[in-house]
Amino acid sequence: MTTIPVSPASPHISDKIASSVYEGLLSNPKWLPSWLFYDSAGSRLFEEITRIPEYYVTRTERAILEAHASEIVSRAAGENSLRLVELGAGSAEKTRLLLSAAAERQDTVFYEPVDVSASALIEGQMRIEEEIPGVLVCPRVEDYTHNLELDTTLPTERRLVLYIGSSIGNFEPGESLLLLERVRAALDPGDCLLLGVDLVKEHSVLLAAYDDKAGVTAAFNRNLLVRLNRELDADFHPEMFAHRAVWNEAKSRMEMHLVSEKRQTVGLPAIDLRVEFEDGESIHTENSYKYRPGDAEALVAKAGFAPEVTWMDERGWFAVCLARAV
Ligand code: AVJ
Repeated sequence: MTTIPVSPASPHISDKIASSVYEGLLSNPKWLPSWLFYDSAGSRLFEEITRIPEYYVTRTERAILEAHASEIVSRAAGENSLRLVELGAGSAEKTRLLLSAAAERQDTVFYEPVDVSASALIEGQMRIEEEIPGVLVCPRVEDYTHNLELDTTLPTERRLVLYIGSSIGNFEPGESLLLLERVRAALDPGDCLLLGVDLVKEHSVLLAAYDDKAGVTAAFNRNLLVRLNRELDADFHPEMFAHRAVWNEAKSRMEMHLVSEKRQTVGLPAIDLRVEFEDGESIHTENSYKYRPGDAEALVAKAGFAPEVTWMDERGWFAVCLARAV
């Protein structure tokens, strides 16, 4: 255990940020946690990424959901009515497809987006209730990576938990199993999980998706340093770090790094830290695991679900797996 000397002059710094930045930048190799990307600028940059031509992930998954929303909803519901829970809801843009399909089958659809950011949830709530009559939004501000508690349902109701967008790709295999086991523990038998995973494909396609021509992903990556400058009084020169996307074949994952373009020292006075970088030394900022056909089904089965149907696009680039709690 390391003690984190957060100065009392900076009470606004969240302990979680301070302690993980401290740990990551003192590690060898250096790393920063990928959840740090999503301050308000980072969330906006990610929204922009979802629209760039090279980033096939969002539009491929949306096409799968567009084609199969009513089948997904009717399979999950069976004879019951459905309550939708979404982990890491964000802007919930693809969720509308499923909510609309559910609202066609029943008078009232409860929708429980779970997110650590209360502001993201409140914004989403206003729009969805206006746009899809019959949907009632009950947001939960919770860190689902550590804890998940759901309301009890009526005997005639089933839950469908959405974990879409390839968010699970950020977790190591052991962590993703733990997370799905926690989801399973919050559910009753018969409830469902809809899991979206990105699949292994030609490396040139993957590399372009994480290193786009317009440089939006590079800006998203460097925004981490901008955030640390603001929130930990650090003095990073973000332009002195190059964005690098790497395919790690052995671990079946895309990695993002920030590579120091020269030998330099960076101060983070708010956490009493000075960090030295060699020329070419990198900070590992993200893993995005890519699955092979069958991997998602094996994972949910280990976590206590029976996989029912998996839908893919024609190119086999993305998979959406419906599984039932047993
Ligand atoms: C939000 C985790 C699904 O891994 O593709 C996009 C984040 N990183 N471009 C992904 C991301 C770089 C994204 N996820």
